[in-house]
Amino acid sequence: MAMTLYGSPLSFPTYKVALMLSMAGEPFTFKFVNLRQGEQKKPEFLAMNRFGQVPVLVDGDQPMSQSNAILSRLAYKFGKFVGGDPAGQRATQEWLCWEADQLLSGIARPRFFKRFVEKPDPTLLDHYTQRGEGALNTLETALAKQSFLGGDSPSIADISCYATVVHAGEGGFDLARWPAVQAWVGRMGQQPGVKPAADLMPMPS
Ligand SMILES: N[C@@H](CCC(=O)N[C@@H](CS)C(=O)NCC(=O)O)C(=O)O
Repeated sequence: MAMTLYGSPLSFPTYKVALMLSMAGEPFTFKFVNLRQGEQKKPEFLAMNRFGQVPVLVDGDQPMSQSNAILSRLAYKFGKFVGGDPAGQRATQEWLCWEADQLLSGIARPRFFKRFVEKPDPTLLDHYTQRGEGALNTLETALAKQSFLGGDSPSIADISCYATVVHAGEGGFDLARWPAVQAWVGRMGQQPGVKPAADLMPMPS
């Protein structure tokens, strides 16, 4: 039975999971969760995800939350994108933890303030923008030395980071300042199954 992904095409964590499924060639059903209307806090949603956030992926009767945990589960289930050799697999897990801690908030918060908040607090915007720049610097150093984060081919670390970094422009980051990151975004964009969020998760009409 096809898996069901609950989330929003505007959510980077949801996009990571949709990308992973698409790159692995796994069909899935997408169910839109209206975050503005608070659907993620309703009892029926909390029964699937105690954290009250998207995404949730339902595989059989097993709901899973936390996008990077979902990516890891799928990578081992499909035997794809786990990272290259054992050192690459360790690095892949490290990047996933770092992405959740630094990269996601460093890019998603400025993007949220710029896209969805009428008068963002400049101190907060500056705080998260500095975090995003620091995260892009970290990626730049790594990607100047290797093609992908887990080795010679894409891993779930690349999928996780790409889903956020490809939208960095919406947060006010000009990727031309990070040429190795920009080249990696280009390489990721060429991988089979990589499509824009809106193509993978059509909104209900
Ligand atoms: N650590 C979580 C973060 C998920 C997250 O931040 N989801 C946001 C949308 S991008 C959400 O559901 N926000 C609504 C809320 O928190 O009520 C993951 O990686 O899955």
